[in-house]
Amino acid sequence: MSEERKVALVTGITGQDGSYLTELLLEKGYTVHGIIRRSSSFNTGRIDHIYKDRHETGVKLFLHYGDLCDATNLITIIANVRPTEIYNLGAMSHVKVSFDMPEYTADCDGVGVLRMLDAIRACGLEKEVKFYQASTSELYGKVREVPQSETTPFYPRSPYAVAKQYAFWILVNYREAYGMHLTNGILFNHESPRRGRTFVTRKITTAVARIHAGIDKCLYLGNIDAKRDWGHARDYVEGMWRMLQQEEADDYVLATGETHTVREFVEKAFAVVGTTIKWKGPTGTVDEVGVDAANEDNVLVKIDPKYFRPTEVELLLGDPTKARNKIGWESSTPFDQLVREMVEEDVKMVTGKTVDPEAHRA
Ligand code: NDP
Ligand code: GDR
Repeated sequence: MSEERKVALVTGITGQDGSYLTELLLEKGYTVHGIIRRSSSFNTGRIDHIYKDRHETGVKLFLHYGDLCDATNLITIIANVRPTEIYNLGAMSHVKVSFDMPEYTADCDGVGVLRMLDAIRACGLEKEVKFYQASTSELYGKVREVPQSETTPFYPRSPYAVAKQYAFWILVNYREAYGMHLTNGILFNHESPRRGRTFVTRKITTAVARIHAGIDKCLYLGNIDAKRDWGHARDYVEGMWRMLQQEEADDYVLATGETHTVREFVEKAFAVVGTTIKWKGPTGTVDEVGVDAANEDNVLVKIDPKYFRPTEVELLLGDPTKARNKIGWESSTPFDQLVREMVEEDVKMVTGKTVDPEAHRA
C-alpha cells in the first residue's frame, strides 16, 4: 500500500528549502502536507503562490499547525496524515543566533528530531515511512580534512552544529536499532532568491540592490574571509528527493566541490550592477573597507565586529562523489550564475517589479 501512495510530510515548509521541495514534490504527483508554526504575522510568503492556487486548481497541499518542540502535536499530525515520506527541514537554522539561544536550538534541532522519530514509532509506521533529515556541513566545523566527505570526522563549532550532531547520530542509531529508513543529507550551503535575509549571501544581494537604487549607502559584514561551498537550493532539494528513492537508507554529502570567500561573493554581487569593489586598509581587520573603484571616497562595505562568531567555521569544501555515483545527483548552478540570479531578483524586488516573499500577504 505504501508503494502506491505518495504522501509527503514536510517540516520547515515555510523556509527556503521547504518551498522549493514542495514545488518539486507536487510536480512529481505527491500529496504534500506541511507543518507551519503559529505566528502573529504571516510566515507563508514563500509558499503562498502554491497555496493560493490550491483553491482554484486543487493542488494537493495541506497545512497543519505544529512545532518540533511539541511531541503530542507531531504524533497527531503523523497519525492523521500517514505519510510515506517525511522531510524534516524545520530548524532554528541560524548559526550565529544559536549562540544566543543554545537551549532552544538544542530542543528544536536536536531533541525535535528524536520527537519526530518516536512519533513515527508511536504511530506504528517505522517500517513504512522514509525519513530525510536536514543534516549540515556545519558538522565538520573546525578544519580537519579538505574536501569534506561522508567519512570526515565531525568537530562542531556552534550550538547549532552540536544540536545537529545529536540529530545525525540519533538517526543512525534508530536506523540500526529499529531498521527504519532514515537518511542524513549532509548539505553544504545552498542559496537562492528565497534565502532568508540574515544569511550572508542574501544580506549581500539585498544590500547591493538597495545601494544601487540609492536607498542604502553601506553594507556591514563580519568575517569576509570565511570560505563556503555555495550551491543553488533548487538543485539541492532534488538531491533530497533522490536520497529517499533509494532502497537502502544511507547518508550523503551534497556540495558543488568549489569554495569561495565571502569577500569574493561581495565582489561578484556588486559587479552584477556594474560596480567594482576595491579593498582598502589592513586586510582581514575591522579597519578594512570596500570602496567603489570609480570613486574611492564612496565606502560601500565596512566590517562590524558584532557579526563575528565566538567560534567560526573558516573553510567548507564538500566532496559530492558519493551522491554523484550512487544517486546520480550533481549541482548544476555555477557560482557566478547563482550570484547573478540572486542580485537580479533583489533588484526587481527593490524596484517593485516583483513581490517580496517575506513581505506581509493577506
Ligand atoms: P530556513 O531558516 O529558511 O527555514 C527553517 C524552517 O524551519 C522554517 O519553515 C521555520 O518556520 C521552521 N521552523 C523553525 N523552528 C521550528 C520549530 N520549532 N518547529 C517547526 N518548524 C520550525 O532554513 P532552510 O530552508 O535554509 O534550511 C532547511 C533545513 O536545512 C534546516 O534544518 C537547516 O538547518 C538545514 N540546512 C540548511 C542549509 C542551507 O544552506 N540552507 C545547509 C544544510 C542544512 P518559520 O518560517 O515559521 O520560521
Ligand atoms: P552559515 O551561513 O553560518 O554557513 O550557515 P551564513 O550565511 O550565516 O554565514 C556564512 C559565513 O559568512 C560569514 N559572515 C556573515 N554571516 C552572516 N549571517 N552575516 C554577516 O553579516 C556575515 N559576515 C560574514 C559568517 O561568519 C560565515 O562564516 C548556513 C545555514 O543555512 C545553516 O543552517 C546551514 O547548516 C549551513 O549554512 C550549512
